Amino acid sequence: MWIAITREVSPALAACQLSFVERDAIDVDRARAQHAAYRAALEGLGCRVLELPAEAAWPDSVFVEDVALAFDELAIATRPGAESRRDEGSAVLELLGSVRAVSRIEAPGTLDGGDVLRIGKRVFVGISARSNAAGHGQLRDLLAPHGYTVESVAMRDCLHLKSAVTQVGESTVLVNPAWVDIGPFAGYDCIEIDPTEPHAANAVRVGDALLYPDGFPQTLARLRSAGIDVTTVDVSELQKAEGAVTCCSILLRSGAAP
Ligand code: CIR
Repeated sequence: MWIAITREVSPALAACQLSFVERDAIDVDRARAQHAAYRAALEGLGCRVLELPAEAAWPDSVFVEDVALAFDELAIATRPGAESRRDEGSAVLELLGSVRAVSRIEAPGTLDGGDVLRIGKRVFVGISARSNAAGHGQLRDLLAPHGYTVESVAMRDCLHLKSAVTQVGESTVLVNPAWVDIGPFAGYDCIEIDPTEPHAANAVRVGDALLYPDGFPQTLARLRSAGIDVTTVDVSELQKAEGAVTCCSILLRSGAAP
């Protein structure tokens, strides 16, 4: 059984951070409706969805993935790279702290959860504007005792590692090779996004199923023809805030050892 921690869309979403996309008017009510459909889709895939209340003070707080990491053995408070996002984590960590021991990335380390891709016991971390070398090193030290290896991955032209690569099957990744060095993923089957759909590499894997954004029909066809069970959701308003589907939840296995 999977638990998904989510947080309602902030009424201030339009004041979000943006790095690689142009600012466009965001319809917050529509974003809220899309987020509700996203939560329902996670429930449809068997998740127990927990929903924290919206935070008016933090425009980007719907993107809970960035503030904390959940492993079977521990949770980690991340210290996000954008200063405006540093204080978003407390309610998320309070929830996580009830089921996992919590460790912390400390200054001068920075780390965004969107840069952290776990595949089994391998953890890939993007070298991004949000996640610095100290953050990578601290993550490595926190995870090593639990048998995880942490590999730093070069990337470019996008916000987070998981904008460029996500896991879509037991040993399959979905990748935009224009945005990430695929060398570290040589041991996996790679499905490349359609080059006309650069934002198409972000997917959430729940068990063997995939939650995937609307709007990338060519890449969707590639996923389906690989035999992957895909459910789609419309997250267009959240995409205007440079979010996608991984960023709106923290998935953790219930019953895993704290
Ligand atoms: C930010 O720039 O931090 C937000 N506007 C978007 C964060 C999206 N997070 C993610 O994909 N993990």
